[in-house]
Amino acid sequence: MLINQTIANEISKVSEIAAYLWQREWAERNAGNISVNLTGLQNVSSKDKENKKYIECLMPEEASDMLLFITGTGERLRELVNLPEKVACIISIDHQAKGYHIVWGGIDNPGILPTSEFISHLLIHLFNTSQNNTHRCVLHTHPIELIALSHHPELGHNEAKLNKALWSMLPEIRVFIPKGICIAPYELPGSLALAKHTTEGLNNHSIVLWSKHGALATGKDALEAFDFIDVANKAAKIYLKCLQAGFIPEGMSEEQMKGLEIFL
Ligand code: 2HA
Ligand code: ZN
Repeated sequence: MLINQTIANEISKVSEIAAYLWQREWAERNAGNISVNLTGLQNVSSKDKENKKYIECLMPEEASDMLLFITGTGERLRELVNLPEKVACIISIDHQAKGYHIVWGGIDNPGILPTSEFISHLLIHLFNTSQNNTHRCVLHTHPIELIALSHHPELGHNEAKLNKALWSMLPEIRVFIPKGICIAPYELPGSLALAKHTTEGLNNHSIVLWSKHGALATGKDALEAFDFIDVANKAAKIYLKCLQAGFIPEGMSEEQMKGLEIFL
């Protein structure tokens, strides 16, 4: 399928943030995955599906006719910078939601299949569509300091304490992560259980921290989804720097935090 300019622009934003993920050491080997809901941005004809790989896969019926850009399982996210058409694909889900055609991507990579976290991505896109929100991108990555904090014997298990600690590291964290972080308990990567915790968490949080694994956020595009995790990880980094320097950070006071509410 020949993609239109709107879709090409979304993919180029994915390539841009893939470079940042690699620079930050959040995307080792095959770590992380990204998808963008392209439904409604381009029509897919039956000719576009001709001779294209078809994968049987039973999905919720609301997934009917969805069009998704999605990174490939086992692929290196760092290759999205220069070769998105090799390590990612666009899937066109059929009308019965019983399978999908791979209509774009996987160039020189005929074994390509969507990420192992496909079920989380799909359920999140369905949730966003049902809420009529504008978030088209889902980003999962392995941000070092957030993962480290998920191993913290206290903060790793106490969402209220974790959010209070991170929000109070600097004013922008409170403002740009307004709904805070949800801690999803450890579950097997790629599992339905992890997908369910994630969609529940995104109901009322800006980010879901997959305990001892990584983080996931959504945004109107790849840049916005990245910003959420970037800002939250900055707070985690400052918190850990203070611990490394031998003191527990004081954090901004209750009064200082209250003063920020005018920005919320
Ligand atoms: O795609 O990060 O969670 C590899 C992963 C799975
Ligand atoms: Zn992961």
